Amino acid sequence: MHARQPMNITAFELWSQRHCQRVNRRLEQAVSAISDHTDGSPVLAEAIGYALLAGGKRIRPLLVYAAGQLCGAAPEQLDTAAAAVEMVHCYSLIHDDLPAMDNDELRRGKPTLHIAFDEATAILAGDALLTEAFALLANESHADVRMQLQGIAMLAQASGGRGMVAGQLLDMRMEGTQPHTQALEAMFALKTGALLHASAMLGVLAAGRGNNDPTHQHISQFGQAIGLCFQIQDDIIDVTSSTELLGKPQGSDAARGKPNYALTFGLDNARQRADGLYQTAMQAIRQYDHAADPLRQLGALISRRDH
Ligand code: GRG
Repeated sequence: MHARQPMNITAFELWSQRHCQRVNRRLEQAVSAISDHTDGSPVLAEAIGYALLAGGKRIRPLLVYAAGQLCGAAPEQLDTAAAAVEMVHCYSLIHDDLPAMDNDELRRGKPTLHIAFDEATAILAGDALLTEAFALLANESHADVRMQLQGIAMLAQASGGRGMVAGQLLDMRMEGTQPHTQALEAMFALKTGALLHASAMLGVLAAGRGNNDPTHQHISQFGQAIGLCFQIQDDIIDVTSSTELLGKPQGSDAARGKPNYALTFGLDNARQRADGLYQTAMQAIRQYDHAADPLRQLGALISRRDH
C-alpha cells in the first residue's frame, strides 16, 4: 500500500462529486442509447431519464468506486459497474413506489414516476432499467471475462429472488407484525443489504480480485455490515427526519404499519445497533491505509446520514 495524505471531509466531498459526475455521464449515455433505439416512442427514454438522472445520493455507485479504488482499479474500470448498480437501484425505487407496492407519490423530492407519467410506463421503465443494467455489464469490453461473469451472477443474485425481490416480499408480509430481531435483520439484509454489498463487490471484481484474495473477503465483510447499517439508519430517519429533507414522505412506516427497526425496538436500540454495524464495517478494513479512506468516509456517511 502507498502512504498518502489522510483524506479529510472536504477531500471526501470533492472525491464524491468527481465520482458522481463520472457515473452521471455513464448513466446519460445509457439513457441516450435507449432513446436512439426508441425513436418513434420517446416516452420510455423520457421516463427513464426522469427517474434516473435527477436526484439520488448515488451511494451504490460510490461504493463501487471506493471499493475498486482500494483494490487498485482505475475509475475507468469502474464506471460501467457503477452505472449498472444505480440502474438496478432506480428500478427498485420505481417499482417500490407503485400502487401495488408502497403506493408513494413522492420520491427524490419529485412526483414518483407513475404519477408523473402513468403506471404502465413506470413498470416498463423499471423493467428496462433492470435489463439494461445487465446488458451494460455484459458488453463491458475491457474486463477480465471470469470476473465479469462472476459480477453479473452476483448482481443477479443480489437483485432477484435470492436477494432484493425476496426481501421486498418478506417486507410486505411483515406489515402489521412485531418481528424478532433476527427475522427483521434477515429481511433487511435481502431487501437493502444485498445490493449495497454487491455494489462494493463489483468494485472488487472489476479490479480483478477474486474469492481467494483477502481484500475480497474484507470488503465483503464491510459490505455486509454497512448494508444492514444502511437500512437501520433508514428506519431511524423515517422516524426522526422531515419530508422536505427526505424527498419522500416522513413517518410512512408508522402510518402503514411497516416493519421498522426504530419503531419495533426503540430509537436508542436502533442507534446502538447501527453504530455497532458501523464499527464492524470499520474493523473489516482496519488494516488498509489511506487508499481505504473513501470507503471509510462512505461508511460514516451511511451510518450518520439524515436523508
Ligand atoms: C419486482 C415488482 C417488483 C418490485 C421490486 C425489489 C423492490 C421492488 C424494491 C426494493 C426494496 C427497496 C426499495 C428497498 C429500499 C432501499 C432503500 C432504503 C432505498 C433508498 O435508497 P437511497 O437512500 O435513495 O440510497 P436515493 O434516492 O438517494 O438513491
